[in-house]
Amino acid sequence: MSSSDFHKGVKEASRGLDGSGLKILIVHTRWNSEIVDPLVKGAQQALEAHGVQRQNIVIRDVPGAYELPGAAQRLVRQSQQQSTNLVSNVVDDLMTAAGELSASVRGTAVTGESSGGAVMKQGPFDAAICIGVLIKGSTMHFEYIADAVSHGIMRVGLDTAVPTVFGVLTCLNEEQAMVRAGIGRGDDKGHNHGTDWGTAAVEMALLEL
Ligand code: DLZ
Repeated sequence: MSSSDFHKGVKEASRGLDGSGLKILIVHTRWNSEIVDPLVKGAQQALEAHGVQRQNIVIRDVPGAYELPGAAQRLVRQSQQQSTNLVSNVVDDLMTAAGELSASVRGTAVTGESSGGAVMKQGPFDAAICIGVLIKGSTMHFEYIADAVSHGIMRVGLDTAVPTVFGVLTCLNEEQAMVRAGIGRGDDKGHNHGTDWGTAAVEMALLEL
């Protein structure tokens, strides 16, 4: 294989990725927002290209990369808790409906409600994407944060069983980060890694035996 045949980056998935039934969380930092924002946009575009409905992409921001794992875990857990509550509410609603039906049979009118517009999917998130950019400075700060954040994001995925994509660039300088966000200053703008993260989230959300 010559070096020109070498495929750098991720090869396309072996099966089709239909994200139309998925609900995805994106948590991103406000640190380095000039680079983070295009990455978020790239992830969003990839999600939508795979069919994820716009109303099912929830985006939240946090100050810096260090906050990403805690925020992602909290929001994923909240969505899991809400769907547990939802199940018990559905049971309550069914009981109420049964009561109303019985009343209507006895002559009482029952009114129904319809809602228009795009409605967010009920239930927990199917995957999460944590997006941030860490740029090495002259102290050990970068090493500590990068280590904590990478382990933290891995833990979110394992502890919640919701696939959590590591979308954090750990770069030696701003130039490196810009090229990886597709906004390089040279002729070659680079590649927006956010698009890979969006695709990875769909693939992992759909993973099954
Ligand atoms: C403090 C800090 C520094 C120096 N650098 C970055 C960075 O390059 N990228 C980033 O996302 N966040 C940085 N932060 C902020 C920390 O991640 C965190 O927000 C603060 O330490 C507060 O917990």
